[in-house]
Order: sequence, then structure tokens, then C-alpha cells
Amino acid sequence: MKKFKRHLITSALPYANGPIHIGHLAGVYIPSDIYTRYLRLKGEDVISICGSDEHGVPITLKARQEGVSPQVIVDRYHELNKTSFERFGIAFDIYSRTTSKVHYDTASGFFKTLYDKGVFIEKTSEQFYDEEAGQFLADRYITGTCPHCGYEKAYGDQCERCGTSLSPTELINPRSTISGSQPVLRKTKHWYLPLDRYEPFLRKWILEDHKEWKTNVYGQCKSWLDQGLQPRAVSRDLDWGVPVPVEGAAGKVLYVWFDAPIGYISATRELTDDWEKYWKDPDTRLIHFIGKDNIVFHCIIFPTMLKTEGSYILPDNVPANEFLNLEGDKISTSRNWAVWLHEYLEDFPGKEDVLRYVLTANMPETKDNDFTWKDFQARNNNELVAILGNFVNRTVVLTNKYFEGAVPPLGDLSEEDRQVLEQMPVIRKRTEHSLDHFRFREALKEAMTLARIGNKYLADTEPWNLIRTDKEKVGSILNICLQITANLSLLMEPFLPFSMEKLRKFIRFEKADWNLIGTPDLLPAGHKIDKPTHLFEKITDDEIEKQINKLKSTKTENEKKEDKNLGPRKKQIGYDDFSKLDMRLATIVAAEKVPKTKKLLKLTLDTGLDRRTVVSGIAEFFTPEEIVGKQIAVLINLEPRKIKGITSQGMILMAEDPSGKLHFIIPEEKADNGSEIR
Ligand code: B3M
Ligand code: ZN
Repeated sequence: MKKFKRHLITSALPYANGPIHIGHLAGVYIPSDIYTRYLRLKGEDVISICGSDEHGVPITLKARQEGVSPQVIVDRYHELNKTSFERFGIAFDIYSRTTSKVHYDTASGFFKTLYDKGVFIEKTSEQFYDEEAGQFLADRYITGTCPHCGYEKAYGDQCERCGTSLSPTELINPRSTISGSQPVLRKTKHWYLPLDRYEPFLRKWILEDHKEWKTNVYGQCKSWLDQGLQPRAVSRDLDWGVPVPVEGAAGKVLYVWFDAPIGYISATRELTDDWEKYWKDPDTRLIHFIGKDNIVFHCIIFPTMLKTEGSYILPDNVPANEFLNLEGDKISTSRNWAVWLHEYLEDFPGKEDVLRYVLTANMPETKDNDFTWKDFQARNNNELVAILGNFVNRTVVLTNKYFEGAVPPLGDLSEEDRQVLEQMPVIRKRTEHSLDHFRFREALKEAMTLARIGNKYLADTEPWNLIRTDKEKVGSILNICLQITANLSLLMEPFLPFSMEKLRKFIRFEKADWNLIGTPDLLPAGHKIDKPTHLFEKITDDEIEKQINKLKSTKTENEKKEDKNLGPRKKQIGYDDFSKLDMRLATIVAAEKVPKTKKLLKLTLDTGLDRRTVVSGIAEFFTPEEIVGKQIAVLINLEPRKIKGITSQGMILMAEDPSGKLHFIIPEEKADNGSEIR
């Protein structure tokens, strides 16, 4: 493999609309940090880049839900996530953000370069526009009835009930989630990246030149390429994002997945004046650490952007991980089904390395995997405490007890002594091989082998008994154990940085240099070590019960919420808005099913003012027979709409309960049709 002069490591920029959880850590940030620390320990020139991804619709949705600006949301979570990463020892060289000025300049400059080179296709298409709110609607801002299952809260891009991916124009009775009004289709121009034109290049670059990529990554890229690539819009009609820097682009911003990867470049510009050496010199190795849901953006779209810009290097590897589940269920921010990093740091102070260890040991590198609190406790108690901690502690305690903390001289070596010492360079090589191939679980297992060997060597030689008859031999045994300890402090550093720093302190070994691993005399005879402190401590059943109960109450809350699946509060309106609604009592005088639909009934209403037809999605709950004669509430001044060829003049008012069942709103006693509701 080519020898690179320097390494540029990027980690997926987390959306600044929520906290970091263990799925993010296991998927992206722990592997990235292990790899970066490993390179640094080897003395390589490496920089590690990350930051907050602060644009995109999810952030504006959250802002709308809370009735605050998107800036308030991103400021909150940028700070929380930045601090959490720092406290957890994720050693980025910079943690920037995509609302920074440097990023706006870099991203708009990048777009302009491609624009001026004529790379983009300009296309005008029709998009839903909310005339009341005066803005185009991103897919998530449009809701309506799913044409496949009749679910009335389907989104413009997907129906959450039947999972069908949709386009907004497929929705029946589409409504804007901003104003509730029926959106209209309006022409709008966008710029498209012609991915199809770069298919031959991508095929060769990935499928021929990068056969070494992880199977899950290579396979996903191949299926994207085999499906055939389509031009992809890189601008949006939104008011939150990097403005499109060309004429005729008022109200348009860069598509978040065009702008965010450029965030890696702008963060590097912020970090060092040498940024072009990292991004444009072919002697730099660029590695993107991401989750599997980001593969297409980092292997197809961003490389096409870099290639068309022409002066940038391309990623040499993109070791994407799969997903981590929690107690057998998908991690979900919206359902609060997660172990949040900032909460973990509060609940388990000083145990950052325990979570790093467990998430590495269970890392979802080739398939989704599961995190359980019981496994967390078992690995801490049976591996960190009972093997690594126990070995180091006994070695240091006995050296203090029998030799006043001075490393004893190494005597003649027995066969067992020789075998143990010979293992160190072997284990280093195997650990290196695993790390070089981004196999972190395997690397950790290899490294822990050295601790197991040390533990067994102590148990076999029993220096605490031998001391009665052969102090010299005990000295030799402890000398070997101290060499193993010093080697472990380097070998385990990428995985357990906090504990290994502590360990190096009490054995007074300050040379953090990977290339020393395997050396049998890192601690020469006579070197004075300190008294030990415990590297790890047992985690009790109570501590775990507390976490499991926390999840149980989350589950109960979710179940209750699912029962009370009350629609999200809407933005406050003024009386004037309300007074525009003309709602009346009306009697259903006729009803029939709308052919070829499951959900729709055609109703004839006597509104007291006239007779009119209204189409309504209630067939799943009511038969035509049972509702004729009912007096109900209806909105009569809604713009008429054609639904399945029938002009519907208004909307009956229904209450939808948490289970999704619909209920008429009926006066307690009959009143005149046409009576105003206000
Ligand atoms: N913000 C993370 C995600 O999809 C996304 C990564 C951007 S990396 C440029 O959850
Ligand atoms: Zn559906």
C-alpha cells in the first residue's frame, strides 16, 4: 500500500438538533478516535476534523416545534456535543460548525467554482408552495393522505405507517404543516449535480481501484452504481442554510448534503494555514469515518463534487460502520430510546474508558449489533477489572511491597519467561494489522491478549508464594510483568486513553510512543514506580438496575405517548386567523363510497345555506348507511379541491384519537343546519 506523508481524518458532522448517543459513538466517533490516536502514537502527521452540521430540515422542524429560531437550536446542541466529545476523550484537532463564516465562504465559493465551470444542470420543476406562509415547502413540511394505505399523516417524502417513500404530489389532500393550508404547485429553479455523467469515473474509482474497501461499503456503492445514478439537486427553497451565491437564487440555499461535507474543508481551513497540503496534496491520505446511512454522500456525491472541482484529493477509504441497537430495539432520538453521552458522563464519572471499551468490543463493524447494560457490567467486571486492572494492580503492588517500588533486575530466563517476552512484538504486529484494516473489535481483542498473558503468567509463577524461597526469581518475574505493564500502557492507549495515561503516571513511564511496543526493557532495573491507583472498579447491580429502570420508564412513557399520540402543537395564531374560518352545523343527507379507494366517502351535506358535496377520508371508520342523518360540524369556506375526480367543497371536522380512530363533532342536541360554530 502507498506510503502517505500525512493523514486527514474526518468524522461525520453530527446534526446539531440533538445530543450524541452511543450509536453515534460506536458507529463513527470511537473508531475514528482509536485510529487517530494510533497514528499519532506512531508519530504520523495526522489531523482529525469534526464539527456540527447545522443546516437541514430536521433542525428547522425542531425550531418550529419549540417556537424558536434554528440558531437557538444549533447553538444549544453544538455546545453540548462539543463538550461531551471533549469530556469523553474524542481528540479532534478541531470541532467546528457549519454556521461559521469560514464555512459560508468555503461552501459558497465551492458552489460558485462548479457553477462557473458549468458543471451544474439548471432545471425548473414544480414544487409545493404555501401561499399563506409565503414559502416553498420541503418534503417534510407537507403532510397528507398516503395513497397506498390511507394514513392521513403521511409526509411528502415518506409514509411512516406503511413505509412507502413518496413524492409530495402523490399525497391525497396535501396540507402544509406550516399554515395547514392546501399548498399549490409553483415553478422553481434548482441546480443539479450530474452524477450520471460521473458514473464511469465512479465505477472505476470505487469498483476497480478500491476493492479493499469494507464489504458493506463496497456493496452499497455497487448497488447505487448498478441502479444508475441520477442528477441530484444541490439547492433548496429554504430560508435556513448557505445562500446559493448566484443571480436568480433569492430564497434558495445549498442542499445540506452539498454544504455539510464541505464543512470538513472549512474546518481544516480554520485549523491550519496548511489546509491545502491536507486537502490537495496526493501524499495525504483522506479517511472518512461515517455511519452506513452516509455512504452514498461520502462515496458518490462528495467525491463527485471534489472531482469536478478538480484540485482536491479523494478519500482513500471510507470505513463506515453499521448500526448499534439498544436492549434489542433501534436507538431513536424521537422516542428517547438511547444512552445519551452527556447523561452517561454524569451517571458514570471517571468511567469514560469503560464505555469506550464496551462499544469497541461490541462495535457494529460488519453488521448491526446490540448494547445491553448487563453486557456493559459484565465486560467491565470480568475483563477490565478482573484481567487488565487485576494484572497491573498486582504487578505494581508486589513491586512496591517486595522491592520498595524499584524495578528489580532481570535474572536468567526460564522457557516460560522467554515465551511471554516473545509474545509482545507478536501481539503488537497483530494489533497493528487489525487497526490498519479498521477492524477495531479484533484489534482490542489482540491487545487484551497481552493482559491475559500477563495475568496467567502471574498466576502460574505465584510470586507471592515464591517470595518465601527465591526473592531473586520473584524480582525477575516482576521485572517481566512491569515490562508487560509498560507495553500495555502504549498498546491500550488508543482504546483506553484515560486509564493508560493514569497507568503511565504511576509507573512513571512518560514515553507515549507506539514504536516502543515489544521492547523488553521499557522500565530498566532500578527505575522507581509509584504507588498504584485503581484503574477500574466493579460496577454494581444497583448501578445497572438504575439504568435499566430508566429505559423501562422511557418505554412506558413512549407507550403512553403512543396512546396519546397527540399531534404536535401548532404555532399560535391571532383571532383574525381564526375568524377567517367559516364553520357550520350540517346534516349528512347522502353518503356513498368513492370507487377504487379504501378511505374515501362522498357525502352530500345540507349546510342550511346550500347542499354540497364533500369528500372525506372516513370510510375506514364509518359506513355510508350509519352516518346519513347525522348532524356534524363542517368548514365551508375551504377552497374546493378535486379528489379522485370529485370536487370537494369543504371539510368535515373530525377528532382523531391517539389510536388514529376518527370521531364526528356532533352538537349535544339538534340545531338548525347552518348554525355558525365559533
Ligand atoms: N449530519 C449525520 C447524519 O446523517 C450528518 C453527517 C454529515 S457529514 C458531512 O446523521
Ligand atoms: Zn402509507
